[in-house]
Amino acid sequence: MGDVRRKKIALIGAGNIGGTIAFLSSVKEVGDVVLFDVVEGMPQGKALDLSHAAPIHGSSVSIIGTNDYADIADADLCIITAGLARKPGMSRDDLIATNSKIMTSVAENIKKYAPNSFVIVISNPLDAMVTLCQRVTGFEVNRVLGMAGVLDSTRYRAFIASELNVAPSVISALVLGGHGDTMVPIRSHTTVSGIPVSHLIDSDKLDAIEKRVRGAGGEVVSLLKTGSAFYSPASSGIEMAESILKDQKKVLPCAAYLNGEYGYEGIYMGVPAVLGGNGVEKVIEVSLTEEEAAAVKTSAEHVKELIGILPA
Ligand code: TXD
Repeated sequence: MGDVRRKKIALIGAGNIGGTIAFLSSVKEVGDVVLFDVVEGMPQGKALDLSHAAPIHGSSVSIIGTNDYADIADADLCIITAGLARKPGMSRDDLIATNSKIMTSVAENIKKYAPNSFVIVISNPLDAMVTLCQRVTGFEVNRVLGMAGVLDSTRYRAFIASELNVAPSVISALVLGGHGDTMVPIRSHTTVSGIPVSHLIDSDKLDAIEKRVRGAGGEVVSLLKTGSAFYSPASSGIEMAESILKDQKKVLPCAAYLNGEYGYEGIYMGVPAVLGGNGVEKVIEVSLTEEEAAAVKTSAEHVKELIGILPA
């Protein structure tokens, strides 16, 4: 008898992003959801609220909230948003000490209760947190990946669409490298229905757009005052989750483990990857201009520095 049960998604962290991913998982029927958090009652309250919305959305997935890791048992996919979010004036790197402690405990519990799961890490500083998660779980590197490039690329796409007054969905964009100020929008592979973006927007304007992409997270943080962006990060996470759980084989920029690709070995960094039923199925090496390659190198060096300060 074939396995026809719904996939099980464990959301470790039921805060702004975790709760929004749970909502998207329900509306899009990506899979059953277990919302886990350390705050007593909060995941249970969000799960109950989400279940009240299900009849309207015609969703049949089950959503439970819990403070007990045992409830994530045998999840097919774990999505980690556990950790502190930035406050105005904070860099993503400022979160490394606190979030490393949290990530270690989360990864140990995933290893114990969901040893065969795929893991998408969202917590910041992303490149360090996904590295730590893979180290602590010891999972094969194709099963552990980070969400950043999809978010940074969708921001790039949104700004280009707004500038050209075209449908955001016709923009295809790549942002590679680390998830921080050194991220690299890849102009040479960004198109509007296949038309190179540099044929439609002048270089100065594209420079300004790309600068805004690098600062987009901070722009939202400074407006929100408490907390950081969550609708677009959650949407980015669910696109990656769907590509894995439905074996869609989308090519998405994500923090993947490099085994020599782009000249790097043994680090996680944002690169185009095929996401399918076996997780990161292939890292795709794209040609880069000299300027882009230099910027990716700078970004990789920053990622290495960040990984270097992780607890041993
Ligand atoms: O592109 C990206 N990767 C980034 C990631 C985009 C935006 C936000 N980025 C980071 O995601 C952000 O800097 C944070 O590190 C995470 C989660 O952001 P979110 O906005 O969801 O933060 P919240 O609302 O504070 O939720 C975090 C939850 C909160 O409910 C805590 O109680 C919980 O994490 N938490 C824990 N859950 C499980 N286990 C432990 N130990 C734990 N500690 C806190």
